[in-house]
Amino acid sequence: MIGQSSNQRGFTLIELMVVIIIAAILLTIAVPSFSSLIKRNNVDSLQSKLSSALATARTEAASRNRIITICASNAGQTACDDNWSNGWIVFEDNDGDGVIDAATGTTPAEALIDVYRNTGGYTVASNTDFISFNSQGFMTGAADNRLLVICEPDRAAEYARGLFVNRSGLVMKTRDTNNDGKHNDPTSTDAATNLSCAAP
Ligand SMILES: [Ca+2]
Ligand SMILES: [Ca+2]
Repeated sequence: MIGQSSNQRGFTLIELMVVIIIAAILLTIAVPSFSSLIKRNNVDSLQSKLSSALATARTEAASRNRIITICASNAGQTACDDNWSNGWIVFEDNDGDGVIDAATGTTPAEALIDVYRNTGGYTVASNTDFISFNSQGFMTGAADNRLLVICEPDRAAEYARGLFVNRSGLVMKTRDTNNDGKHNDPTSTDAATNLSCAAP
């Protein structure tokens, strides 16, 4: 049975190396696209969460007939702070000052409506620390157009996602309007300007 041993043999060293090399090539292709998919999912998800928190603030302002504020919170979501990357809180802002106030004297504490804690290295930056809506759904106070920008941990511009809030209180998700693979900045006068994730 001369042929039997060759039929039963396993991989030669060269065959094994070829298999390993092919597997390595496939991994180098698959890993970056998988990591890109995860980043895209995470920025989209954070954008949606912030968008629905803004929608909650606006609809609660109408239904409760008072000013509702969403603000960047501290790390414990117990007070407003200047860092949206911590997360945010939505509350009845009875005096419209953009701060959630504790009870004083006979004035009760401003009621908390919703909180979100942000973890995982995905950041949110904005040109404002808080956004307030009145019972008509409009932004109150010095209501310039507002932009919130969500970035992935490595701050690559192609993953930047924005939420634009105009003076009428409308919340819009940013889009890539010139098809260069990066979302455009709706606050820029130059239509070709993309959102930036450059470190502040
Ligand atoms: Ca207040
Ligand atoms: Ca673009």
